Amino acid sequence: LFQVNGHNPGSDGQARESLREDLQKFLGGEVLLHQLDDLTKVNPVTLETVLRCLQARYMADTFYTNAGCTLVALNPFKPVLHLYSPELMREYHAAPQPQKLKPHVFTVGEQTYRNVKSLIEPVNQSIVVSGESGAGKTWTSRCLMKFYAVVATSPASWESHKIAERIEQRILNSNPVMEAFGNACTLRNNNSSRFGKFIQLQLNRTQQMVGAAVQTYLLEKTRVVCQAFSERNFHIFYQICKGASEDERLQWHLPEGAAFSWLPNPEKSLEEDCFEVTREAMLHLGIDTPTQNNIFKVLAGLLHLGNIQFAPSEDEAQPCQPMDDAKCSVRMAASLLGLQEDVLLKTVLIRTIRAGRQQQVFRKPCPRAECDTRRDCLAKLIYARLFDWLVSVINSSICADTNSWTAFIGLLDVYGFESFPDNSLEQLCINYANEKLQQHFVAHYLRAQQEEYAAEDLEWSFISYQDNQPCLDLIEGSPISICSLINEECRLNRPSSAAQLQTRIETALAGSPCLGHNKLSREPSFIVVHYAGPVRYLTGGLVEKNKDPIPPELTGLLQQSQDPLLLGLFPTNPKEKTQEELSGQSRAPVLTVVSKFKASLEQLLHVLHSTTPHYIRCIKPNSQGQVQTFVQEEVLSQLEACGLVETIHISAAGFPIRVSHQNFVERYKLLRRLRPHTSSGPHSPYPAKGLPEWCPHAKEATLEPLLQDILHTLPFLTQTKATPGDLAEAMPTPVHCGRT
Ligand code: AD9
Ligand code: MG
Repeated sequence: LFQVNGHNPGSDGQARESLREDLQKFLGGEVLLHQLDDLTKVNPVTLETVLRCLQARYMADTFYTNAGCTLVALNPFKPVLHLYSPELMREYHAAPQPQKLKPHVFTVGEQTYRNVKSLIEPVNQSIVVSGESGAGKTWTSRCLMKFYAVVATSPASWESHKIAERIEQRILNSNPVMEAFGNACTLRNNNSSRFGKFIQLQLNRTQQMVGAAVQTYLLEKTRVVCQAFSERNFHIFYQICKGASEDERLQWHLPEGAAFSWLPNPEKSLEEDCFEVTREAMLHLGIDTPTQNNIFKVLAGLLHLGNIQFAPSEDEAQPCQPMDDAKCSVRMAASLLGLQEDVLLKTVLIRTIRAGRQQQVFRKPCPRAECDTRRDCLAKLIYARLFDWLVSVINSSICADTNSWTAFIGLLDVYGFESFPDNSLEQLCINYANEKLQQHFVAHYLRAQQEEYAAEDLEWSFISYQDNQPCLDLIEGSPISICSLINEECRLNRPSSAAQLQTRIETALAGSPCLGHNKLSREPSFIVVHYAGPVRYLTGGLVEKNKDPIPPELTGLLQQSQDPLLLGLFPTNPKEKTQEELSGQSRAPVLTVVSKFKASLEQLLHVLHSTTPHYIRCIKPNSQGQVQTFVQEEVLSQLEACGLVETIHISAAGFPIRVSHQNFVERYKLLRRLRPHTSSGPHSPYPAKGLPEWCPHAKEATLEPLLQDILHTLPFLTQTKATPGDLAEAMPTPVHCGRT
């Protein structure tokens, strides 16, 4: 407070009175709290003070706050245009010390960008954006991409290319396309990401952004055929229905006001429904208009497919038939998907079984429920392939040659933590991914840092934190976990009821502290106590979803399509069998949804571990998406879940800047000339044997005395009681350092 107001509490009564007033204001909160840019300065650091500070800032329209190593981003739920202007981006980029400017997502962006540069070789960086559904992760990562599109591009490319052709523009264009096909309106967020995304922005030697590569994770494809109450299908379906021209409506059989059972809540009007934006962006990514029309025609075909309802057959030996009013839908779907009407129907209605040594073929009419499942499976299969194909087209449009880039900045934007009244395999995977990321943070920051201090014999009192390892053990641990039990059911392929699966989970994993008790639920289910709160998962349908079986006849059907796009998506002679086909074969190894997801998460974590991570925590001030509304209980639970207070404690007490010994030596070796005493002298701060060698093999433990040495060497720093962090800040480049 003294620092803020410059008061000196001497004998001066007036000053004392003024100080008392300020203190009252401070303790009563609200006036000065909102000026605290860094939560490490809140005193004392408790959940309550942190919460009050964030609330004061939010009400003062200040949405970003530093919390030591992380940036807290509060969702304003309103456009704040001046906060994201290109001028402001350039200001942060040009600032000698961007961390001295107001906290912003651009500070993280700029620091990450500067970190890439190292004297030895460029260092890959990653920015992990986390937070619950609707907290602002996608917004934030889009904002970072725009930032790099402004600051990490060469003016030469501006002159030589038209704006639409520029690589950064193409990279930005990938957002509306992927969001149109992969985002949807849910109960938690009107533009909820239904897939995970890791985008690597590729930088060349001069740190220009020369390309990007996108990796996606587990699209929630069930949404194509099944949407929870009040939720919607993927945006693209609504965009087509609302934005198609008269002509296109005719071609795609989409008369105005047509009702589709897979298109609930069409009356909801969202800003994400803009067809033109998607088309334009696709065009810039190299997807020409005829190809686009082909895509939209296939999607219209899926909508008609969803309108096909079946009437049960009286005779088991006879196949079901489409209801009378669905016959037209069969015709439309078949025509739009380039299939013959009778072949489409037969494939959906009749199962083919191969049995015996000769693999004889038997055909068996399916009961009505199975016909529904096969119809749904066909739609999911087409949509998932289409999405993957789009991602590969985007990648081929934006990815740079391997030789032309030397480092990357990875932006991670996955689906946020979710808890609905009923949760299934999709939420289990989403929440599992969030647990993994939380663990990455815990392992990298909360645990590793403290362990390192202990290993280096630094004075440190251990700060306890919530470790989510027990929850991960419950979900993915070995030998027995929820994943292994669900996978086991798939492998054994035995009829098993939802209640049996619940009992198996409860019995086998009874010892886990993260398995909640589920006495009140009427439906078979189990509860996992996640770091972000307990979630109840229904066991019904879990095994089937995990198997995700694709009858081979369905793939065979699509291979006969006359539609050029579908033919490309389902080639007759694929070089290698796709996973769906493999899982459709009885003798193939069972690669379940969960096991594939687990493998892809491990790969992601491997990449993240190879980078220097930066963290942004998005916080949702209220669940209604309302402006200027800060619901304390809701924010509190998010702060608790992510361990923000522990993070602040460790950041405040720990060493803010961490440099590897080798990089440090390279960066500061010029200072050595200034050292007043020899390292082996009697007053040397180094241990007798562990003299600092200016070589890469010296132990990192020598870093601290080495810094002390430099601090003593440079009087100006000693006078200001500079910390090692200040030292690093004061001398950002070796050249500057040398002059000093
Ligand atoms: V989910 O896990 O994908 O369901 P996100 O990605 O965390 O979720 P998203 O970024 O989509 O949430 O943000 C939700 C909505 O909040 C956006 O559609 C915007 O309307 C709003 N939002 C978020 N951040 C900002 C911001 N900085 N300024 C203005 C914002 N609006
Ligand atoms: Mg999102």
